[in-house]
Amino acid sequence: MIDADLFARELDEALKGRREIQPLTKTHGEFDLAAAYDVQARGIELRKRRGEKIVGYKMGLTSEAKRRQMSLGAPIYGVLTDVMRVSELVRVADGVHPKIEPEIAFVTARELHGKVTRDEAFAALQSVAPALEILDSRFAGFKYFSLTDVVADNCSSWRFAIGPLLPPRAVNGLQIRMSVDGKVVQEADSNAISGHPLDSLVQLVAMLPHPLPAGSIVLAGAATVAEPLRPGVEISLDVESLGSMRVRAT
Ligand code: OOG
Ligand code: MG
Repeated sequence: MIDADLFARELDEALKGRREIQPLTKTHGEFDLAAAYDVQARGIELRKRRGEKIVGYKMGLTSEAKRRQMSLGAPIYGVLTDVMRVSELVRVADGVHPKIEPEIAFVTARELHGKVTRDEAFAALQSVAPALEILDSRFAGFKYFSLTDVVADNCSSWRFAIGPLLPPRAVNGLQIRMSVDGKVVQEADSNAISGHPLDSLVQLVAMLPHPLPAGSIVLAGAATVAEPLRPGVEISLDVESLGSMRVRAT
């Protein structure tokens, strides 16, 4: 048995102090995925006690590119809170080693739970949007950690920005382009996300131990690998038929 509260506090102190720590599995030994989600949930409780509100969830490692970048094998989920949401500006100095990645976001209109089909997931949508996720890991060098470490660390969640919200429309087979200072650095088809971005939502709902509330923001997972975020750069994202957005790093 692990001390899930202790692990959650260690991660939370690292987050607040902008400090890198060694992977939990290195310091404390291996633990299983159920224990990792327990640590994640306790970390979210600590944030809620500081007044943060859950606004949604993110899926991670839903693309082959990300699984290869992180050398980790299976989709995972993390929790998004209101303080993680930014509109356009991200202060790099507030983090440790942030990285940015192109995503698609959903907002749900109805509660979803258990096993749902892709069509049911689509019918429950309120809006879709391009999105940028800015990850930051609490672990040293943002590397060489296991799936359980990442899940315990709320899947490296740190900041996210949502582009213009649109009424539900097809999100599969769309060209995705992320640029840094006007130069394209990452490109992919949106089907790189779970084979079909809506399947990320289907998987999330199946994995969550509780219903996904109406009004939730859901990040479908990155279509490409993440790029380091350096102060002074402007990141733009263009998603075919969903439009464009940008984030500026200060
Ligand atoms: C884990 C989070 C992965 C995604 O979109 O695949 C993720 C990590 O890369 O540290 O957010
Ligand atoms: Mg992501």
